Amino acid sequence: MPEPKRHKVVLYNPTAVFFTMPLALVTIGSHLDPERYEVVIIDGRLEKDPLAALAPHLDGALCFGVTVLTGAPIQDAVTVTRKVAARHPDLPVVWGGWHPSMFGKECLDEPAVHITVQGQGEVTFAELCDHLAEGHRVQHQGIEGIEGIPGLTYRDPTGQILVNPPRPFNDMNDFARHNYELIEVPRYYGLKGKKQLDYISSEGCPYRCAFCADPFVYQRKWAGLDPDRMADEIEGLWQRYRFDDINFQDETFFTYPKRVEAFADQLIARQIPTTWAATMRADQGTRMDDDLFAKLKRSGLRRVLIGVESGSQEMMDRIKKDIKLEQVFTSAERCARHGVAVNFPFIVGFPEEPEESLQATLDVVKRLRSMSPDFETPIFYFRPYPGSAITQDAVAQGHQLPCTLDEWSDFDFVDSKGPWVTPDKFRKVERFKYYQRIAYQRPNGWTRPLQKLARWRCDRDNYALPVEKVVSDWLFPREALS
Ligand code: B12
Ligand code: SF4
Repeated sequence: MPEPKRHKVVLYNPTAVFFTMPLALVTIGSHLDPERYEVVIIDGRLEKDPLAALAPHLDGALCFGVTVLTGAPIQDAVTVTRKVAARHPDLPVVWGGWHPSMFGKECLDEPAVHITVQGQGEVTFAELCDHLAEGHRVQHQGIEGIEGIPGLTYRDPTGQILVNPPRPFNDMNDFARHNYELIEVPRYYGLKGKKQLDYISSEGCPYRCAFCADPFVYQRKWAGLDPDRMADEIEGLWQRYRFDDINFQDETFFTYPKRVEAFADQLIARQIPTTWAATMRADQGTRMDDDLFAKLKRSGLRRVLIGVESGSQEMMDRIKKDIKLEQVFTSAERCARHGVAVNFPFIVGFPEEPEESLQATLDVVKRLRSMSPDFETPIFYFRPYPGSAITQDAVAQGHQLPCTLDEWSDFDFVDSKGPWVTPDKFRKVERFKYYQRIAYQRPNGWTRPLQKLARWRCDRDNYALPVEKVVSDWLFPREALS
């Protein structure tokens, strides 16, 4: 008996500046029944000519799905989608991911997009593919008959835009295993310059930070994979792909210390020779004692990312971080003691941020940097990413967000310091970023005199006449931009 023909589902990851594996497409692709569907993932970041790479797969495909983040990736998503839709006018086009989760209706202002998916995509997309497999194609830039599928917004053939009810949050353990064969893992190693696997072990986040879109998109729900399943999957992946490091892309990996400990026990017992890195909140770090930190280190933990955001407790409370500064220092001490590197990102320039708050942030940065040369403290300027409570307040007070997809695709570049940072503040922060980077780095022969000078400046908060910075910006212009 000839095998029944499988429906081809073509998924696209737009171009971006980093080479994290396209986990969203891997998860939704893995959840489709492989007996019925053939999934093709094309990553615009890997292809010289993404359209040429897509072309052989689109004739007769069941649908074309694109994952879309707010900002620069929208530009490529729009360009590629328009060209695909122009060549294949009856091919259903589905957008999912963070931007369509927040702007499901607005994305449909683009006639080349027919359906948008909000929130978790695994089950919604599988149900949608089952519906399309019954033979539904695009008619008059719309799709019919999908009113019964929760979690999506669509245009029907009369041109009406319809919003289906939201899909209840699903436990990730009910989803199919991640099938990394859908992507060419070694090509990502090449582009990253290291054998590092990206992996997602949880979806959503239970916290409520007012600058973040997660509480809006996931409604403070969280689900994490069972540690046995994670270990099984990771062991299988290690046997196949021989990575040296795993980069967990979870929003908050350390939500439950027991889950993390069970996972570390498994890594140790199975002797999987890999290091790993993940995101931790400072309060979570304080709930994990020294024995657990020691075990995590033994299992390969090399680095955590702990968002501090502000050195001012008042500001932290305003942004609903639900973290005390003491918790930041307690977690930092534990990491330093156990040789775990930390990236502590900060944000300055929140709307109406008081002057003292900036100085408090610089003081906390200095204190953290002096605790370990393995601590990094990048400082970002607040950008009103949509979906967050602060952005909603700013809009209520007259701040204008972009309206069209084309405007959203420029969002990252427009006045990158934001309207809430005065030129004086910007100058101070930029100079501070330069000097703190040098002042606290691991001592290094020929830069020692410069380091001493930078430390002297940081100790006194004296960044006037930054001759060293001007010279090095001139000598190393790329570094100056980073
Ligand atoms: C990896 C990553 C990146 C990678 C993107 C890799 C890629 N695919 O190209 C890079 C480094 C490029 C990146 C960049 C940025 N990122 Co980023 N990133 C992430 C991170 C850590 C993981 C994404 C991921 O793989 N998740 C795992 C998958 C399974 O979940 P998911 O993406 O949500 O996908 C699910 C659904 O959304 C849906 N879905 C997604 N795509 C599709 C497509 C279809 C067709 C369907 C049906 C469904 C669907 O189904 C999936 C399964 O449920 C997330 C945080 C997180 N944990 O999600 C932040 C996150 C997405 N990034 C964020 C931000 C702010 C940024 C940056 C501004 C930089 C920054 N400050 O981090 C830039 C913005 C983009 C730009 N201008 O370049 C925000 C949200 C941004 C937004 N509004 O779009 C997040 C949520 C972090 C946060 N809490 O603030 N990022
Ligand atoms: S910033 Fe992190 S902890 Fe806070 S809501 Fe967003 S994902 Fe959760």
